[in-house]
Amino acid sequence: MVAAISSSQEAIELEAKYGAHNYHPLPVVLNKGEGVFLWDVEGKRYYDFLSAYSAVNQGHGHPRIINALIDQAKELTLTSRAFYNDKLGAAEKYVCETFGYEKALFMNSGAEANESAIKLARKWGYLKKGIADNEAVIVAVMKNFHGRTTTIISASTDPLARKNFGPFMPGFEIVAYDDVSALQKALSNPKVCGLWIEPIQGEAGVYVPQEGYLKAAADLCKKHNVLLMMDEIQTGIARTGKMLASDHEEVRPDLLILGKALSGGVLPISLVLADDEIMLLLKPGEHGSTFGGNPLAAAVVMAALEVVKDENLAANAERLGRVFRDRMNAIKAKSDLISLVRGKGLLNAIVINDSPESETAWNLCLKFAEKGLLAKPTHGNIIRLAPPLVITEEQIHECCDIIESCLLAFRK
Ligand code: IF1
Repeated sequence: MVAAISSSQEAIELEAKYGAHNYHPLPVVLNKGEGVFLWDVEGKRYYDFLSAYSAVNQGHGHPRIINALIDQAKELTLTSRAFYNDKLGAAEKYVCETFGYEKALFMNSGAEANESAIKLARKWGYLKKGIADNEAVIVAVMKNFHGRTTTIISASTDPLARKNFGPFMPGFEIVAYDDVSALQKALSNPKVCGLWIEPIQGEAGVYVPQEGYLKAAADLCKKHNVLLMMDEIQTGIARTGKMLASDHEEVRPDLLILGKALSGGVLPISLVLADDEIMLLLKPGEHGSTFGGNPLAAAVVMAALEVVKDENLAANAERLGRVFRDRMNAIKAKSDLISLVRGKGLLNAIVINDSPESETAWNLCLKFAEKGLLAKPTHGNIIRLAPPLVITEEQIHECCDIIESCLLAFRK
């Protein structure tokens, strides 16, 4: 048995010595989670205001999800898709009925689901739209985030995601986000098979597009016979106050891409949903993955989504998101540190009134941590604030008090 970690410092040193340095974590070492709370090695309790980037919408260690995990793990965890198992079909039916599609494709990471959607859109473009072979184009948008694979970063506009990782995959055209005229122009290209967007750009700093943008994008896709590929990996599963962020504008994507909270954070599960015309284009041997659709994930995803429905997490996110933004705007009125508050449901962010290169947002997050609230900046001066959706109104106010006290006491 490996010796237990005796201190946070020891854990940090082990990772520095033996792990890739592809993250710069806040100096907090966690060893327990329950609901909206996390504890560090020294026993200090924190409110989790990141929710593992919206993977833990149901709260840490939700008993119904953990029990589904344990019960299934005792029976069967993996068969590969070389054989059938008794859970995948039930899970496919469950998610098709939950989201209103004819077919489901289970993968593991969000990046894999996006890669699957790219393959589906391209194959549809060739066989259904008649695009010349290997000439299909997918339109993506500035400041997108869809994952870290070399094909996905081929569509990225973030130098940090791309530098030194070329050469890149052709077949992507990038247009401005939240710009309908840019879409009108780009989608009129007959070689375009898909429009690939997030309904709210999470990583870009919780950028909420203008009301009507999603509907306009969907209408233009229909007009130009282009598939709407909606990446709801971060915005889906009740995070923005509806089951899907697309639901706010009653938009039904042609390819719905999900991940993260599909499992409530207990294991990687991702999913592409589409109707038969698209999904049945995939033939045996053309796509797959070792763990995709494993019985453990199948059991967990049904429990995790059942929790979202039974506990009305979307309604809670809608209601408490408004409470939260009202509190943040009240703080903004008293502090020159906040230049903007934005978000939907419980996916929110405050933009700090300092340059992205400054340490202000980082130092504020260190202060939050001292007071028992964990959050982390994105793009330097934006602090994403996204607790598990099981949070109560009383807890929201306690967390706003922490944020307020830190902001009002902060000196650059
Ligand atoms: C990291 C970001 C958030 C995503 C959307 C696909 C994926 C993600 C909208 C890929 C993943 C994670 C990845 C993680 C940090 C986090 C993140 F900062 F990277 F961009 F949330 F904003 N589409 N986002 O948000 O899913 O392959 O990771 O399962 O890579 O640092 P994945």
